[in-house]
Amino acid sequence: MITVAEMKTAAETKITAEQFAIFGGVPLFSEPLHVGQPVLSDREQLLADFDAVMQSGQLTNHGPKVREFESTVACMTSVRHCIATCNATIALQIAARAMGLTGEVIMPAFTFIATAHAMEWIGLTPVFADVDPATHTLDADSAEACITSRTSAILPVHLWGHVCRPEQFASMCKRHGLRLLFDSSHAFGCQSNGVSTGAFGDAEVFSFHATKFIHAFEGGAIMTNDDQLAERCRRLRAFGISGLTEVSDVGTNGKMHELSAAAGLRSIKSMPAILTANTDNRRAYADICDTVSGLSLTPVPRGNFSNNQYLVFTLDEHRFGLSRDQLVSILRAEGVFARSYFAPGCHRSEPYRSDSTGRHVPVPLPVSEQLLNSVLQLPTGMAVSVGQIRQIGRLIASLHRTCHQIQRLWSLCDGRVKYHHADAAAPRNLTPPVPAFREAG
Ligand code: T4K
Repeated sequence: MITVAEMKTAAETKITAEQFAIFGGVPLFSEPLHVGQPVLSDREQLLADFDAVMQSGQLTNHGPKVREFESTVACMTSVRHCIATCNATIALQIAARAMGLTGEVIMPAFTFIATAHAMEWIGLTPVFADVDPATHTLDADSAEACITSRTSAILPVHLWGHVCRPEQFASMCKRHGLRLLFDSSHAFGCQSNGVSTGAFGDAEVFSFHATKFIHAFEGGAIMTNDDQLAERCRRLRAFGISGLTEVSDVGTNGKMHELSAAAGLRSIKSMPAILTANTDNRRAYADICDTVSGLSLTPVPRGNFSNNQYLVFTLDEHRFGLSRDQLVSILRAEGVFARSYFAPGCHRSEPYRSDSTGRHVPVPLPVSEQLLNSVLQLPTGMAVSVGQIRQIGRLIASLHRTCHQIQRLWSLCDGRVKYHHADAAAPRNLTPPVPAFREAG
């Protein structure tokens, strides 16, 4: 009978293709490692905070915890107004409505689907422009080429916490008489040339979802220095009610509740520790990329300070020897739950894909297409240790070394491994996706 120690050694040292879990070998990790595992440090204190909220009897409707959360975030970012919401998707909609947007809104094709759907849901038309190959954020020339008489705003995304060039978009919007709203879902705690995110454009929107740098389980916030816009956002967040009995707008219910705010405040207290872990992880992955041909870690843009919450890699299939989707599938079988955000891209998702008018995709998107096929994210956060990252590095190096054998086995598997799609649900039990496979003869 094989011992636990022997199994561990077999999992650690993979020399031949058959030893990889996707072909029936022992997975490297028995518990999957994730990209966005939420940090819940100081659990005792968090439970005490929850208890205090419940004791107070004020569970929602702009209670003291939400007010404290808003003033803390406003103070940290040096922005006049923080309007806390139940999530970033609703925050984007409230901000767009409060700005009076109409017609078309220009945004990158390479973003999470929420950026586009948030606008479509309120009757606006998302128009997809291309991104910059170095920063993965909205390309200003491509965005400008999309402007028509129907455009009312530009919605750049600080993807991966990479801050878009705010001055460039501000001057473009001024020239064309457009509003500027940033989707800063990934960028809480980031800076561009010493200025914190939250302060750019007419408004910015943060996400405090469980997978984000700072989280409130679910949550979001609209940030603005515009007093009137802030007032309108506050009203729209709470049904459009402007007094005890007065209703002055069609509003929604976008409020953050007290338990979320309490979790958000606790998460903010852990920020230095999370940042240190994220930065250490970046360094450990950078060392791996130095030694593995074809795998590169996307750098933080010049002048940016990053929360390093997303560690984003590009894979050169020809130099590495395996495609991005093959690598993601193989890693997942090993318990390394890599992601291929944001394939297939907004423009290739419904309803935009099936729209025959061409209004969603007026310009070519060569950089987005290329990134959508080559980008992957590897596990990080406080739940992943530098030691585990080094193990992942050794695994990736072995995959590169044995890529020819892997390709041969892969083709003999006749597509059976391919069902294990790059972004299928997390395999909690790590049964290999194909039965142990041996080359015939
Ligand atoms: N704009 C942009 C650019 C965004 O990226 C997002 C959201 C938004 C707008 C909208 O923000 P919100 O309305 O959500 O505030 C996740 C998140 O659900 C989503 O918030 C986020 N972006 C997006 C990038 O990622 P999934 O479908 O990838 O989540 P999921 O459940 O697969 O989780 C990712 C990994 O984290 C998994 O490998 C498992 C792990 N995980 C996740 C959760 C939720 C945990 O370990 N524990 C957990 O509780 O969308």
